[in-house]
Amino acid sequence: MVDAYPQLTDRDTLLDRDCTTLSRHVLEQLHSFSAEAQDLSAIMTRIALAGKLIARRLSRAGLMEGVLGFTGDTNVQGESVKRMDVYANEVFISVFKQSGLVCRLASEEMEQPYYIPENCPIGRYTLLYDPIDGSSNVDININVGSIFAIRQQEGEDTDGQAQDLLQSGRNQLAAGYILYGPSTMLVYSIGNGVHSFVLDPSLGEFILADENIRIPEHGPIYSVNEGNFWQWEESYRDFIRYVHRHEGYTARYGGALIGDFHRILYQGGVFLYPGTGKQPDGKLRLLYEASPLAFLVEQAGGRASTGTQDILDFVPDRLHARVPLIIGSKNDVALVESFVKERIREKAVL
Ligand code: AHM
Ligand code: MG
Repeated sequence: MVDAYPQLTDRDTLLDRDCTTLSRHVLEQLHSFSAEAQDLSAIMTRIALAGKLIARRLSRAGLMEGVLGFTGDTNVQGESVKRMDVYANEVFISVFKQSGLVCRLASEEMEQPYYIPENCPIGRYTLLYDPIDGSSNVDININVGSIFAIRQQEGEDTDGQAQDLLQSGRNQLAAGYILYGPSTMLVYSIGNGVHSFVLDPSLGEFILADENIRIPEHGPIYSVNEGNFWQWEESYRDFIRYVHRHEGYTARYGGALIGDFHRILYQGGVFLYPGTGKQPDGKLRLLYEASPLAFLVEQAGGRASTGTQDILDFVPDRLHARVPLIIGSKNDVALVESFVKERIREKAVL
């Protein structure tokens, strides 16, 4: 029989869990009420607001005019822009515009960062973000995400070229993503473990779901667009042949990095987007896609690599630099790297 009156301790725990909102959690993580802790907590609260606005629009997208489909424009990456990309990009700008918190926003959808000069004397942070990751999924009502990273503004960005952002991902203060799935989840790290929150629509709050998520050291999933098989270097084909010939692997690929990454974070395995003949550096962008997820995966005990180098050590030469990405469980990332290294050795011998 179900106990309708749980023990006091259980009840306390449940209530406590319901009350662990994102902003409270950030402050607890930083163990302080310092100015920086307050800033980061406020930034995370704003990011959560952006997530709620985007989730609300996505949930009604099929019922509203002018939400789905393409705008007809092409972005700085040469990709067709979707209406939801534009909307979500604007949402992040508008929630931060008058916040006094960040003085620069850099996104996949904008060639140059968006500056908020009135925040600059006090706003010491830059927000990097991909407003809608996996936007090809929007029109068919499958999961998409938003990815973000917070960096300290370092030095002056006098020419507006954001040269100070061309640094390794180890300088990120915090990173995370929002997954718009059956429920809306926010996953973040501030350098002290990885934590997930579920949006409770009745409260309008992100409530703590899982604290200190650890990625398994090995997992069954490999997640890659195998349609590119013949465009990859031989080493990636070696890996795919290996998983085809060994038991215990299963393929999952959803077309949205965030969805695929989220599965691997919880269940283990590896996600890959290697370079192709046409795009030797792959498709994914370093500063607002690969680096934030690399920060998270390391915090969860996993790894992220270009094939030859840790993603977090990779220094980009431009804002929208792309990078091959291999991310997930420690052992599975190492397995892919072993094929890459083997082919490099072979080439060196020839
Ligand atoms: P986007 O941010 O413009 O949507 O592009 C990134 C997406 C990732 O979410 C996903 O992993 C990848 O592109 C899918 O690319 P492909 O269709 O080539 O497999
Ligand atoms: Mg993306």
